Amino acid sequence: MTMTHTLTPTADLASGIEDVARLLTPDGERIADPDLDRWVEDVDASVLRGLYRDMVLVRRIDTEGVALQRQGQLALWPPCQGQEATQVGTARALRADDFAFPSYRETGVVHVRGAKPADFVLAWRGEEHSTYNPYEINTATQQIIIGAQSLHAVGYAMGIQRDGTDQVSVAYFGDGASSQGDVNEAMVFASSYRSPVVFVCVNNHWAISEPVTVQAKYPIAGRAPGFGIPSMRVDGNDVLACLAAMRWALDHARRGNGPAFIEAVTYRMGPHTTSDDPTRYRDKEEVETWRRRDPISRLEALLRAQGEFDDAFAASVEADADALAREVREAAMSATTREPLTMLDHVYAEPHSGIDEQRAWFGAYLDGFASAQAGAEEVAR
Ligand SMILES: Cc1ncc(C[n+]2csc(CCOP(=O)(O)OP(=O)(O)O)c2C)c(N)n1
Repeated sequence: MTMTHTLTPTADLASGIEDVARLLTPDGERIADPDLDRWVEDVDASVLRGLYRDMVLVRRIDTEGVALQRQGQLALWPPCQGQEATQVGTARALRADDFAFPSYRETGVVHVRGAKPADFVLAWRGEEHSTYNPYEINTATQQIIIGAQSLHAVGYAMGIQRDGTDQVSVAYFGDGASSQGDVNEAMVFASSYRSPVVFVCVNNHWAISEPVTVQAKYPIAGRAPGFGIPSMRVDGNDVLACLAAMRWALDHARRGNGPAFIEAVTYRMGPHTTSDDPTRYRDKEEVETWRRRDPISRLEALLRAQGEFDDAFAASVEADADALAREVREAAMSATTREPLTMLDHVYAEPHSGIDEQRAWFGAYLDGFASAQAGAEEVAR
């Protein structure tokens, strides 16, 4: 079982960030890693610039998402600031015909897979259950039920085995989700059937207000070998290391060796969602420490040191980000508001009594507003 990154338990077990494989220091210095280097031998300056561009675009979508929610255009937004390297690095390693199962926070994965600007706003506005066709970009609808997508990914991987292709399916989930039964059951099935699935556990240190140290007394990557799954614990703010680790994991699964597991150690810089106030449960100092490990400035430092980051490049990335942001805003502002009851239209393909009941209840609830309004007008007269 090669590539199992050997963990050296430290005092600060599950949150410790030094016990990771990395290729870029927080200052952007390229360092060697005997396991990872060979997976990124072909990565030249143009690939690095592409990864940089991706991460800046993802951050801009995220900034727009938060702003649109604050302006009342979206119901909710789950910020991913700080996690761009994990999302872009792993997703860029995928083949177009691999299938990704992201969580709600994987804006960057969905972007890299080919989602359009409107796709980032209509679901969070409450207009659509899924904005893109999963089969067009081989990416499932972003999952909100914690950990459920890990089972879907394994089921898909078992299907791949029966189809006899060399695709790989990928489950993204958080450190909090790693405590869910679904995730652990998924790992048992994947291991037992040697299914071609990669588990990407995004350890962003917090599950809403619960720190990872409460639910993991040992690095989460260390659990996978107990299921018979090789794992890597990687610096999730190092896009090059994330790309390398994911290429290793995909290659492992694609060759028929069964599942692989990556724990990407990163940090959620913003609130859990726009409904959350993280100042109530975490220190400013912790956030500032992580700001110094920013994934985008880290890659910028490397590119500058290589003489590959000049004003023209910065301006072109900025222009792309501005254009994308404009499109995201326009998609939100021009959205038509659907009749609330239509949300139940496509839950099942066939008629379903449970849905009929919900429709009747919700219809009466909505009518209640109309009669309350009529009553108020009557009183006013
Ligand atoms: C099955 C289930 N239980 C609880 C919730 C409520 N919930 C939403 S997000 C969340 C925390 C998830 O934390 P983590 O898996 O670390 O992912 P992160 O939000 O940090 O990306 C919880 C408990 C849910 N959506 N689904």
